[in-house]
Amino acid sequence: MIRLAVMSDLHVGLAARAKDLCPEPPVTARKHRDRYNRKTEDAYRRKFIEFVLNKKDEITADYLVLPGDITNRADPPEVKLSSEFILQAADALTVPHDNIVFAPGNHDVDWTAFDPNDNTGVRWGQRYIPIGHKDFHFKKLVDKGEGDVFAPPHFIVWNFKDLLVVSYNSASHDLPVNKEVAHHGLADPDHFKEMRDYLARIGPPDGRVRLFIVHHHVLNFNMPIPREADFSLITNAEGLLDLLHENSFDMLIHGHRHHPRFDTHSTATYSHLPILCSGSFSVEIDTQWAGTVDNQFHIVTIDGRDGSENLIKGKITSWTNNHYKGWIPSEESTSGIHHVIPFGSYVMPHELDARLEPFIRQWLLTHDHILWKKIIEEFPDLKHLPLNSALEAFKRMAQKLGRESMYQTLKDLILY
Ligand SMILES: [Mn+2]
Repeated sequence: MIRLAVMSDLHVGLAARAKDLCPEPPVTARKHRDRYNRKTEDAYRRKFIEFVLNKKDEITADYLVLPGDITNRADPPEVKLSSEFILQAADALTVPHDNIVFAPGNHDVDWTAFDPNDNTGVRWGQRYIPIGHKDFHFKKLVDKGEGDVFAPPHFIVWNFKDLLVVSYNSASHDLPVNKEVAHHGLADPDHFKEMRDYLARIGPPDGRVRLFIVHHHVLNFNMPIPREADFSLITNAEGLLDLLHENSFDMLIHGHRHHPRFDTHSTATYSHLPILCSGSFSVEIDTQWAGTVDNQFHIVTIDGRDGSENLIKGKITSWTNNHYKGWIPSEESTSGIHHVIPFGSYVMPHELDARLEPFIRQWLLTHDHILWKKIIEEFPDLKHLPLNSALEAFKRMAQKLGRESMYQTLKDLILY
């Protein structure tokens, strides 16, 4: 079993929701100070650590995954604060400090040294000085891997006994933080040629789980407000997905947009690749999204492999931070993702209905309702069916049988 704790888009700095995730700006930085002083929330870090320690039977991990935008502007005090906090979080989660993996995001870049008129490459090369500084943990992690996310070809490989992690910097081409520019990602074909050569050299999978982490998106998800266009997609995302399928990667974890999602990617040629879009751990969520999306913390539990495709199976458990209630189980309707999403068993709707219908019809002759856990008892492989597949199956069955179906977080899915 492997457990991955996921904390994405912390935005340590002025974009974080709480004072203790933002270094206090100098008195001379008036505009920043005003914004800092307006923050009403504090002790976000302490409350998270307490939440983890209070639930230490349930919330513990082997690895900590940080898919980018760890800082807001890569100011040295932001890098220092985030480096300290992730080590504190790792300790609470019982993750060894060497088992932290990350991908830089478009915000982990220091643009203060940037000069568009300098065509020597010197200023451009300086943009990763703060996050890559030897005093902070990120540089120590880079030194433990093979490759470098901060320099071409911008990928790194971490080898652990049960896990192979490849991390790619999809923001290596990005330009200064500016609201007018869409900070989409890029899977640079030149970098990917080198990555393909590397993966060819290490050969076929050796039984370890293969995890890929990147900051930007590979699937074009709708924004929470569906009329709003989304520019989070990685240019050449198809090239990235092909590489993952061809090299038998088991999972992709990314960040960037602060809206959590889980889905899989498959094609006519390739089987399901689970993809977790992590949402944000601590950014101040856009007020337009209030009530539909909130901050997230996830534990991905990988139980093993199964089925003829030898896919990984397990579950993603997510918690959300409510200003008043603290860390509570996530709910799709109010915070953007279900509390528990199984993965690893993928059955298409017609096949699923054909399996379930005779059993459900028979069961309802002598009972007034059926719970999903009863279905799993009867069809054990459906334990790893993603929750939305189960929800839709019960909805279709309810319609067919003139019944109702209902799902509540922390309760079971029911057809009655
Ligand atoms: Mn981002």
